[in-house]
Amino acid sequence: MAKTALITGVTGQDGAYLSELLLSKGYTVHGLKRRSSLFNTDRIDHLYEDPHVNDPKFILHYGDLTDSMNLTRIIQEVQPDEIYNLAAMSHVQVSFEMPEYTANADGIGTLRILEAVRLLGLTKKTKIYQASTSELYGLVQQVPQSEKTPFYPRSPYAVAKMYAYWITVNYREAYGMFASNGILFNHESPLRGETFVTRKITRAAAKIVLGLQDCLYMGNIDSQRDWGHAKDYVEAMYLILQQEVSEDFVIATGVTTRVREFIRKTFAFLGIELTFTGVEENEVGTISAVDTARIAELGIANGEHLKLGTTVLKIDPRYYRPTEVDLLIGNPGKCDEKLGWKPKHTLDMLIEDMATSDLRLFQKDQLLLKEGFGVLNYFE
Ligand code: NAP
Ligand code: G4F
Repeated sequence: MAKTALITGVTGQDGAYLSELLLSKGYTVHGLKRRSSLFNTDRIDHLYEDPHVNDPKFILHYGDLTDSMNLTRIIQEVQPDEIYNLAAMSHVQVSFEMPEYTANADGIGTLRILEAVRLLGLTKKTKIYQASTSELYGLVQQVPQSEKTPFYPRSPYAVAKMYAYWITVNYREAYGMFASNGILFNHESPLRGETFVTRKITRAAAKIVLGLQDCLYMGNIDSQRDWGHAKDYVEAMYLILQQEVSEDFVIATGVTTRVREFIRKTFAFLGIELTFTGVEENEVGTISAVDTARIAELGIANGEHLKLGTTVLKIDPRYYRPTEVDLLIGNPGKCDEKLGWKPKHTLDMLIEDMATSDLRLFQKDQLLLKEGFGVLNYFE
């Protein structure tokens, strides 16, 4: 029998890749999307099926994690075999500005799903995946971080996710539900939201080499993250729900890299060597070499603006966080041993995928600009 899955957060980065994966495995996929005044389905438009076709495999429902009745009705209608709860206000810095909403959506939202499954009598049928996060480790108590490392959350986002983590464990223990946490370390892709650090860097680097932007403004570039590719990570989510026993898993690469190094590698991929000088707010990144052959190979027609000594990176303290998570590095021992999961992408492959995608995106804009279609406006 083909399985039915419900994905909350289907319009997000992971929702899009997970939908693709489950559809390729023959699932019927139901997705929860928020109502918005503009279309918000860019990442999943290629999966769209006309609701008038017979037996559609990809079906969207309007919903919100802050609305219990809406969630309960959708779960009742869909009767899912698996729920992937990916919906969240997922930006750490924004959570300091919207702490109450973040607690409601990311914390209580998870309770609403668990309780709906319980009240609808689906505890034996429906398996639940909760999108937990390495942000739970915050001020890290152990290096690397494993399933046994104590949590020390450092943002309203992480505190809300901590509630979600423990309520998932509690429903599993109290009601015998299959409800598992995937404690995922940072994972990125060309579909990553534009204000997360990796995508902000790949977008800006692509625009700078094309002459569409002068400078990239960053916050704390000393922090370290364990970055993987979202395509690999959604496979781990799927595997977590295929286990006989419900339990929690760290999903990570086991390699950590400073933000500064991610910046350096991205520019290097695009043919620009950056040198960093100065400290803290006064640190800058300047062009110290230009690989003209590489620039030409990438199809960048006009690289004359890329002059040695030009400053293309500055620090803007407005991007500093009230409390920072300095070092994340996961221990992937359990996911390797029990799920047989290993990342297929290295960091260099991830950067290549993201930087190439953004370069192609902005090359199209450059073409439009040349043809006199005016400046396209991008909000950073
Ligand atoms: P994302 O791109 O920001 O997507 C978040 C999704 O949640 C979007 O579809 C968003 O809808 C939806 N959403 C937000 N608030 C909602 C609400 N109140 N009700 C219903 N839907 C809502 O995040 P992601 O990177 O795919 O991450 C997926 C999940 O994994 C999140 O829970 C995140 O916290 C967690 N996580 C992510 C990472 C990572 O590195 N990516 C690591 C660990 C855990 P709109 O499109 O309408 O905004
Ligand atoms: O890309 P980030 O915003 O990701 P962060 O805070 O690690 O959170 C992401 O990963 C979590 C998993 O660990 C998820 F749970 C969460 O939903 C989200 O997907 O920032 C990464 C680092 C931080 O240390 C930040 O201070 O980059 C630093 N940074 C430096 N300058 C910046 C910037 N981050 C952003 N977003 N923008 C900057 O200009």
